[in-house]
Amino acid sequence: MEKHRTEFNKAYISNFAKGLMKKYYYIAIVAVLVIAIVGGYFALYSHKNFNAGNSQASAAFNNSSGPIQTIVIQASRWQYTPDTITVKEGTRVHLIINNTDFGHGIAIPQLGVFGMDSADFVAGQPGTYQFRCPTYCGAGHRDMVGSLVITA
Ligand SMILES: [Cu+2]
Repeated sequence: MEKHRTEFNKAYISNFAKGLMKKYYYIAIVAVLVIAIVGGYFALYSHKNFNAGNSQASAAFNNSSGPIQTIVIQASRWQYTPDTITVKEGTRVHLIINNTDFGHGIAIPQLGVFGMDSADFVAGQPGTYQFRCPTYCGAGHRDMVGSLVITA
């Protein structure tokens, strides 16, 4: 009788554990899906925002009559070369982004500038602006930063 009960308990516990594992399995799948959907949404949303700001920046470029300066930046995992660019206030900046190993691109959020292969804008208020990689490109993505210096 005692033995029966033990066997029963064992079977009960093992079934319970299996049930629990199944439950966690589903929770894990749901969690992964939620993360993928939310992540995807934010990635698309931020690009959309960037594009909206960027059309203003390039319109300003097209409507301005300042001198045009073309600057080529090399973007690779995980750095920009050069990582500091200096332009004079009022210059029309035509940035060419040379993506050597991945579609990194460039984003200067404070100036509403965003581009994958190129970006046009007018250098406004003098100061130092940080630019970063707008596309997740792996472990060092967050280290892909540089500075745009606008001089008076
Ligand atoms: Cu990146």
